[in-house]
Amino acid sequence: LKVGGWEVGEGGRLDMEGALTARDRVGIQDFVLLDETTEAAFLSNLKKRFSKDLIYTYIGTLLVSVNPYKELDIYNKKQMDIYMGVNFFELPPHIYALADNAYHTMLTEFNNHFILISGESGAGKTEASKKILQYYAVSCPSTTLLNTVRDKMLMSNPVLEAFGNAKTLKNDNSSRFGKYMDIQFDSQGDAVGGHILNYLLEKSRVVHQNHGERNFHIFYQLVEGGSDDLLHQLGLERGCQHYNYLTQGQCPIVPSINDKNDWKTVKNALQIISFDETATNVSWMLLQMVIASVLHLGNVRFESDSKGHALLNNNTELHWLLGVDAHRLQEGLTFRKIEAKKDQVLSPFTTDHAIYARDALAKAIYGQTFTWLVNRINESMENKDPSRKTVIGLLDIYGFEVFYVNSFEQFCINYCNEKLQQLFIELTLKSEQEEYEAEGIEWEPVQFFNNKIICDLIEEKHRGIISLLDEECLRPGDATDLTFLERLEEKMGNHPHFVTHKLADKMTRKTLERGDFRLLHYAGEVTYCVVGFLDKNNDLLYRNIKDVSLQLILCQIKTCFRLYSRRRPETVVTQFKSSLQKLTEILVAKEAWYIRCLKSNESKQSGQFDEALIRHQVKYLGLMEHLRVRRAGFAYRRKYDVFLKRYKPLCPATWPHWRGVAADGVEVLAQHLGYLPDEYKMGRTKIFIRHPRTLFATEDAYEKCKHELATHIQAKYKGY
Ligand code: AD9
Ligand code: MG
Repeated sequence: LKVGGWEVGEGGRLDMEGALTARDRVGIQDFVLLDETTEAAFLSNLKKRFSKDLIYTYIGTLLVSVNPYKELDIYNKKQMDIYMGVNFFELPPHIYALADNAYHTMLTEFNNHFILISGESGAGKTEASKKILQYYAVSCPSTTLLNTVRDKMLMSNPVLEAFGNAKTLKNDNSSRFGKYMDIQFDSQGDAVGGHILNYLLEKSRVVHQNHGERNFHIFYQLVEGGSDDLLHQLGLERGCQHYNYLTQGQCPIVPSINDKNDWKTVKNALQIISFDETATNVSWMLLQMVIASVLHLGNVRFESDSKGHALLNNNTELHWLLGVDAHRLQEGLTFRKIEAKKDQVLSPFTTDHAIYARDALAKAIYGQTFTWLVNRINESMENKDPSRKTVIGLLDIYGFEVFYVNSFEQFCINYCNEKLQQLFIELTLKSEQEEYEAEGIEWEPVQFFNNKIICDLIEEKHRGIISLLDEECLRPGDATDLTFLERLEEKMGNHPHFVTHKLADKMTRKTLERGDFRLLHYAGEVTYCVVGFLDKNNDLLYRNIKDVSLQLILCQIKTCFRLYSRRRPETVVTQFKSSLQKLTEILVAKEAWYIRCLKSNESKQSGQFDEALIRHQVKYLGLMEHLRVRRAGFAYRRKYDVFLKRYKPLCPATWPHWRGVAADGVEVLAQHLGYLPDEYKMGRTKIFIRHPRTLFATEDAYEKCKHELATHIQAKYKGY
C-alpha cells in the first residue's frame, strides 16, 4: 500500500519487538497472526511470551493478560509516553495501548466507551483497572484545577480497597464488591469527573471469615496502624488478637500486606478526596468510630439464664458504640419486640438469637457505612460543569470463585460472572456473526458455548433459582434452607446444569452432601451449601435493632439508615439482579473494549505457568472462539455513507461530490486506494475491512490530504 508513506511489515504489524525474526524469541503479539488456531499453538505462544515477562498479547483489539505475580518495570511515565497517541498495532501489546486507543476513539468519534475486565479471582482485574486509571490520570492533558479531580479519582482506590477488599484463599487483595467507574472527559480530553456504582458488598465477612481468610483490610489497618492516642480514644487495644471479628480465619498477618503503611495511605487518600479539612476530619473520625464500634460489637458476649434466655455477660463495650443508649442496645440485643394489636411485647432471645441480632447489626452498620463512603467519594469527584461529556467506564468486579465450601456469597458472585460472560458473548461472538449474516457477507459460522442456559436457570422469572429462593424467603410459616432445596429439586430436576444429592447418579452422589446443590457454571462446577441462603437473602434486622441503628450513628451515616422503610425491602439477590440488569443497559449503550485476565497459577508464585489451569481459563473464557471469529472476520466496518463522507477527498472521482449510490462511491474509492480483493467486502449497508493496517494507511492518507487541503486553502485566500 503506497498511501500515507506508511511502511507496513510483513504479517501486518510494525513490530517493535524486532519484527518477524523475533517470532521464535518472543512469540507472536497478536494471536490473529498465529499460523494455526489450535489450543496447543495458543498456549505455546502464551507460555513463550510469559517466560519473557511479556504478559500481554492481543486477539485483534482484545487484550489477554497473564498475572505475572511480580512487579514488572512496564508501568511508568516513560512507557505511558511511548504509548500515547500511537496506533494500536504499532507497539508491543500493553494495557496502555488499549487505554489510549479507547481514549482517542472517544475523542475523535465523540462517543462513550467501556472497558470490561474479566477473569477469575486473583487473575489481575483490579490491578488492570488501576493501571488504566493511572494512565488517564497521568497522560491526559491537564490543568491545575483538574488535577484535583484526577487525584481524587486515583485516591478513591486505596480507600475503597481498604473497606471493600480482603484476603481470601484465592487472593490476598480480593475485591469483595463490584465496581463500575465512569471517568468523564470534556471535549479537549481532560478528565473532569468520575462516578462510581458499587455492587453487593460481601457483608457477611464482617462477622465471619473462613479459615485462612481475613475480614476487610480496614479493621487490621486501624488496630495495627492507629496511634496509641487514637486507639485509646476509641477504647481499642492494639493488635487483632483482641477482637473476635478479626481472628476467626486465624491469619491476621499476611506477608504481602503491610497494614500499618496502608493505614497511612488510606488516611492521606481521604484527605485528598474530601472537600475541605473540617469535613474531612469529621468524616474521618466518624469512620474510625464506626470501625471501632463494629469491633466492640463483635466482642459482646451472651450467656443463658436459667430459662435459657440470653443475657449480656458484661456490658462494658456497649458505651463505645456511637452515641447509642446502652440500655436500648442491650434490650435490642436480647429481646425481640413484637407488635400485637396496639401493644408491644418483648420476647426474650436465646443466646443464638442474640448472637444473630448482634451480627446482623454489625453487618448493617458496615454495609451502610460502605454505601455512605461511596456516596462521599462520588460527591467529591462530581463534575460540576453541565456541558456534554463523554465517558470511559471501567468495570472491575469480583471474579468467579470456587472454595471448598461455597455459600450464598459465591452464588451471587458467580451469577454476576455468568452475566458478564453472557454480555461478552452477546457483544462479540453472537452479534458479530449475526451482523455478517444480516449484511450478506459469506461466513462460516463459529460454534461456541452460549451460557444463556445457565443465566436462565438462575434468573428466569417465576422459574429460576432466584425466584424460588425469593418465594421461600417470602413464604410465611415453615420455610427453611432445606425446603428451598426441595423446591429446587422439584423444579430444576432434569436441568443439565443442575445437580443435587437426590437427583445425582451413584458416582456423583458420593461427592455431594444432602444439603448441597451443584451448578455447572461456564467456568466450572460449583457445589453450594444451602445453609444460610434464606437468612442472607432476607438480610433482615429485628425491628428494635433497627430502631437502635437509627439512633446509632451521628450525622451523615444516619441518613443511610433512614432508607429503611416499614415496607418489606426487596431481597438481596433480587436487588442484585436488577442492579446487574441496569449495569448491562449502561454497558450496551457504549462501545466495548475487553481485557481477559488469566491466572498463571494457584499458589501466587511468580514465573509459574500452570498449563492446565491456563488451558481451562482459555477454554471457558471462549478465547479460541473469539480468535476464530476475529481471524475469519473483519476488524473494521463502517456504513457506506459515513465511510464515503470521510474519505472522499482521497479520490478525484469522489471529490468533492459523488453523485451516485454511496456503495458505488465506496467501491470506486476502494479501487483507487488499491485495496486488495481479499482485504475488503461489500455488505448490504457497510464496507468491511479485514485488517487494521488497511484502515490505518487510509487514515494516514486522509490526515495528509486534509493537511494539504488546508495549506492549499490558506495559500489561495492569503491575498484576501
Ligand atoms: V478478585 O476477583 O478481586 O479476587 P482480581 O482483582 O482479578 O481478583 P488482583 O488484580 O487483585 O486480582 O490481582 C491479584 C494479585 O496478583 C495482585 O495483588 C498482585 O500481587 C498480582 N498481580 C495482578 N496483576 C499484576 C500485574 N500486572 N503485575 C504484577 C500483578 N502483579
Ligand atoms: Mg479484584
